Parts: sequence; C-alpha cells; structure tokens
Amino acid sequence: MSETITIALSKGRIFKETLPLLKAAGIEPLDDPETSRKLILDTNRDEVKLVIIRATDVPTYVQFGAADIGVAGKDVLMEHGGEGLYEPVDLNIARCKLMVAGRKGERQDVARLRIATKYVNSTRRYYAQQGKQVEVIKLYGSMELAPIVGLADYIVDVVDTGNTLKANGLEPLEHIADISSRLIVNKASMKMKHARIQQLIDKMQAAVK
Ligand code: PRT
Ligand code: MG
Repeated sequence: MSETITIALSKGRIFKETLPLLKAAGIEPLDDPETSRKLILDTNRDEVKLVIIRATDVPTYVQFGAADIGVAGKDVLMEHGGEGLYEPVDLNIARCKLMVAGRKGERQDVARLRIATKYVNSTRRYYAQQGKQVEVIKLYGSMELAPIVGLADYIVDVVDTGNTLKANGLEPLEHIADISSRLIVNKASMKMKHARIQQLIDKMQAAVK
C-alpha cells in the first residue's frame, strides 16, 4: 500500500526550474502545464500527483494539507507568514531581490510615503523596522505603473534583471531581501508520511546547485 504524495507548483519559472530537481528525485510529470488545461497532473509514479495553482496560493494549499509539499518563493512565504509549514530546503531557483523602487533620479521627501505593492505585510514590516510611517496601497500587478501615474511615491516588488523597472523609468533604491524558492512541507504530512517525504527532501537537496 502506498499513500499519495501531492506536490503543489505554480506554472512558469517555478515549474520549469523545479522539473530537474523533481527528476533527480525520480518524479516526472506526464503532462506539460503550459499546454495542458489539467490542474492535477499525473506523474511517472502512480502515487505522486502535481497540482498546478497560482504562486501565491501554494503556501495555503500546503498549510491546510491539500498538498503535502510545495515550492514557493521566499517573497510569497514572507507574505503568507509560514504558519503550518516546514521549509526544509532552499532550492536556489527563481532567484531575485525584493526591492524598493522609484522614479529615476527622484527622491520623495514627504512625511508619509505612499508605497504600492502586492507585498503589503513585508512592506509594513520593512518600514516599521526603520521607524518610518508609510501608507501601503495594495495592488495585484503592474506595480511599475503606480509611481508614473502618481498613485504612489515608491513600489516594493521583486526585481531580477531590472529591465522592467528601467523600461518604465524606474530605478531600484533599497534592497529588502534576497529571494529564492523553497521546498515547503505540511507539518502533519511530515509526520504521517515521514519516510517518503524525507527521501524526497534528501534527493531534491542533493540536486540543488
Ligand atoms: O505571474 P503571476 O501573476 O501568475 O504570478 P506570480 O508573479 O506570483 O508568479 P511568477 O511565476 O511570475 O513568480 C513566481 C516566483 O518567482 C515569485 O514569487 C518570485 O519568488 C520568483 N521570481 C524570480 C520572480 C522574478 N524572478 C521576477 N523577475 N517573480 C517575478 N518577477 C517579475 C518582476 O517583478 C518583473 O515584473 O518579472 C518581471 C521581470 O523582472 P526583471 O527585473 O527581470 O525585468
Ligand atoms: Mg509574475
């Protein structure tokens, strides 16, 4: 008898960069989420399934045990809070930086900065640590637009090459955190399915460069 292991992943860069690590652990999906409409993917192993969900939903699925394991960016985990999760492996993939950015060559000197971001918790925490009063404006995407149209003084977003900032007349100003994706595990699953999950953790850890 073998119990099912469910792994939560998001499409795009996390899926692509997790594939070789899963392969090293002997797991290969039978479908490509970029072309398939399926949300649950079978793998070469009968007892291992992948669920394909939004990046920001991965910690929630794993927290509540809807998936045993997941891969999530540290940016997403910092926002979520990490409740109910183990974070045993830094997979060193999908690397980027969480940064404050603003209009090129401009510094805002107001008593209460307005910051647009989808990372509201991390942003509040960052400015609170600096003893600065800010107003945080929650956005769900295209943060780069906010300083251009005067919605906010600055944005907090993840930056990789910086090309997106540059293309919109923005520049990185302050570094908040280095980001990479982490393997996360539901705490109850870690106990109940310990041998299977520990083996997966060890194999993925060994494959990390
Ligand atoms: O895109 P979608 O709305 O579906 O969801 P998502 O943005 O949450 O997921 P996805 O797949 O885009 O990102 C998943 C994870 O990848 C994030 O949580 C980060 O941990 C990590 N990551 C690494 C990045 C980037 N690099 C990155 N560059 N996430 C987003 N970006 C964005 C960046 O904000 C900019 O808009 O990509 C754009 C290009 O970046 P530059 O700096 O190279 O121009
Ligand atoms: Mg994205």
